[in-house]
Amino acid sequence: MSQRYYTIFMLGTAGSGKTVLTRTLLDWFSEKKLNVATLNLDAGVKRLPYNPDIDVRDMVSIDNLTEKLNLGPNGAMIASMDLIATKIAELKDEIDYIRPEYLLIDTPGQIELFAYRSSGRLISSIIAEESQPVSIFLIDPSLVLRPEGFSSILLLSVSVAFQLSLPQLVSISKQDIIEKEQMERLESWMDSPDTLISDIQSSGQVSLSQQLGISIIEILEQYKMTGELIPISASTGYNIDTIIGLMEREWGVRDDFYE
Ligand SMILES: Nc1nc2c(ncn2[C@@H]2O[C@H](COP(=O)(O)OP(=O)(O)OP(=O)(O)O)[C@@H](O)[C@H]2O)c(=O)[nH]1
Ligand SMILES: [Mg+2]
Repeated sequence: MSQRYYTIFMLGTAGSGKTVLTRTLLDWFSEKKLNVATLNLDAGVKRLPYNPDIDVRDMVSIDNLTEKLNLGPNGAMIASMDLIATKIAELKDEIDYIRPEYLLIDTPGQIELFAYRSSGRLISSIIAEESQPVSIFLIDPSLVLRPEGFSSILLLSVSVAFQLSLPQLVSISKQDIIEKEQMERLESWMDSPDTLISDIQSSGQVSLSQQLGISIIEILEQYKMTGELIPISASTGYNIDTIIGLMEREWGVRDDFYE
C-alpha cells in the first residue's frame, strides 16, 4: 500500500485542547506553504476555530439522531460514530479527492468513544492504513496536579495507544497556564519514576490505591512506556516546532526538511 500522506490524530480527554491544536498546526503547515487539510471527526461540536476541509457534521446530524432515536447526548454520539463508520468509503473518497500531504484529524472529546468502541477504531485504522500516521495525546494540566492523577493519565495514554495501534507522542497542553512549580514537579516525575513513587507514598498513609499507583508506574517503567513528555501551548505556539520535529522523526523525514 502506498504511503502517500501523513496523518496527525489529535487525541486526549475532553477539553484537553485538541481543536485549538488542530488550528495551530493548520496555521503552521499553511505558513510553510505545505499541502495541509483538516478532518473534523467530532459530530457534536458546535463551533470550530478553523474551517474543516472534511467534516463529519456534513454526514451525520447529532440533532436528528437525538430526536429520531430518542437518545441522550452520549447515546447520540455513539450512534453518530457508528453511522460514520458505515460511511467510511465516502470519507476516504473525500480524502483522496483533496489529496493532502498532511491531514490533521480532530477527534471527539469523549476519548472512550473514539479509542474503545469498534466504530472509532475502524475509522482510525482505515484512515491510518494508507498514510503514515502519528498521534498526539494531549494531557490537560489540570488533571495532573497530583501524582495519582499523573500516573492515571499516563496509563490512559498507553491504553489509548494500545487500542488504536498508532505511534503516539504525549504532550502536556496549555503550557502557558502551568505554574512554574507544577511544571518542575511534572518534569521531576517524568525524569524519575522513583520521585513519582515517593510522592505517591508521601501523599498519606500507604493505602490500596497508593499501592496500585506504584504498581502502575512500575509497569509503565518496565515496558519503557514513560517516554518524553513535551509541554506545548497551542495558544502561544510554545514547543510547536519541537512537536513537529518529533513527528518528522517518527515519519523518518529528514531533519532539514523544512529549511
Ligand atoms: N491557555 C490555553 N488554553 C487553551 C490552549 N489550548 C486550548 N485551550 C482552551 O481549552 C479549552 C478547550 O480547548 P479545545 O481545543 O476546544 O479542547 P478539545 O480537546 O478540542 O475539547 P473537546 O473537543 O470538547 O473535547 C478552550 O477554552 C481553549 O481555549 C492553550 O494552549 N492555552
Ligand atoms: Mg474539540
